[in-house]
Amino acid sequence: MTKPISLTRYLIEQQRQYQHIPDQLRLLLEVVARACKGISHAVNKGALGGVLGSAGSENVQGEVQKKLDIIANDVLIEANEWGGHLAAMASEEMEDIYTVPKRYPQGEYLLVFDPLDGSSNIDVNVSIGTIFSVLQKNHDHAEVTADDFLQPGSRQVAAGYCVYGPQTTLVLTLGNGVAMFTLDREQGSFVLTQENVQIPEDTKEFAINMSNYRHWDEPVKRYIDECLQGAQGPRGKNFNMRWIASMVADVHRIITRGGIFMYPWDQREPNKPGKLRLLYEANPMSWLIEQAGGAATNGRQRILDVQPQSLHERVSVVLGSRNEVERVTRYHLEATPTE
Ligand code: P6P
Repeated sequence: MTKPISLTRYLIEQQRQYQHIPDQLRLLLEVVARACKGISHAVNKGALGGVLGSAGSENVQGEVQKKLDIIANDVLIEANEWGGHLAAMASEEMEDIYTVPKRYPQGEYLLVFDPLDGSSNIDVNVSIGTIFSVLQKNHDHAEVTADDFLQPGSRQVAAGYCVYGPQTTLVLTLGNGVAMFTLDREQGSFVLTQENVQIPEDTKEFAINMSNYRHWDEPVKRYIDECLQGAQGPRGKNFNMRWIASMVADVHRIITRGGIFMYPWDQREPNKPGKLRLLYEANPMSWLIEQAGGAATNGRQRILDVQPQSLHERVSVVLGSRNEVERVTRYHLEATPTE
């Protein structure tokens, strides 16, 4: 069992071991963790808190906003705007960036997040979560703009998610491996429950929305067909399938016991590379997966190398157990070697 230390002590020990972790970044992560505690509390109230159901509005993605989407977004904004560690924030729920008001000191960092991922599961009591990514602000100019957020995922300085499930678990990386913290509700604090998380290189479990099969590209169909052929097919082993339709929950299962998660391009929206958003879903999750020994691509290219062109840009996602992700990449390259 990992030594049950607090998130604060873990971060301070990380600072002692890795001098590149400034106090401002530690403070930022502690504030985000406290905000996630507040979101967890609201989520756990459910119908008793009057927080279920639709907010009667749409977000920039054209998706119906749930009341909890907006509550979670407001909690993160209010928790982070005054501390002096951030210059600006961006969110799935906001069309433009949110620059820290002039009445507060501006900090070094940019925070981008999906405040409540998987919100279609809120009303049916299935795990959902908050995903966040931390970037450094650009010093070339004083005023922060949306362009300052358009950094490849390889430039993240911290990333994590908090899954609101049977436990509330915060999963975090600062580039020195992945650590997991479970919320101790009696103390009201996150306690380290696992560190140096490692994803098995192989798996027998795949996660994809099978109802989209007819829309996929050939390499994805080839990979899934072989999984479905099981021990009688070229893979020589049987596979199991999971799809929670909550990326945080599916990724948490994979980072905990291995597996492959796929949300590939499909022909329903041929001009969109995929459904999931690059800056606040794919990038933080891809860094966590890589830090745990897995791999994450868009089918052809490492996701963390993708240069974003817009704040809410989408991307195809194939992530998880390294050998499986590399197989999917090989199938794409065999299908279109020139691309
Ligand atoms: P589908 C949730 O809306 C989300 O963005 C991810 O969390 C999840 O993996 C995916 O969409 C589910 O998509 O098309 O299966 O409902």
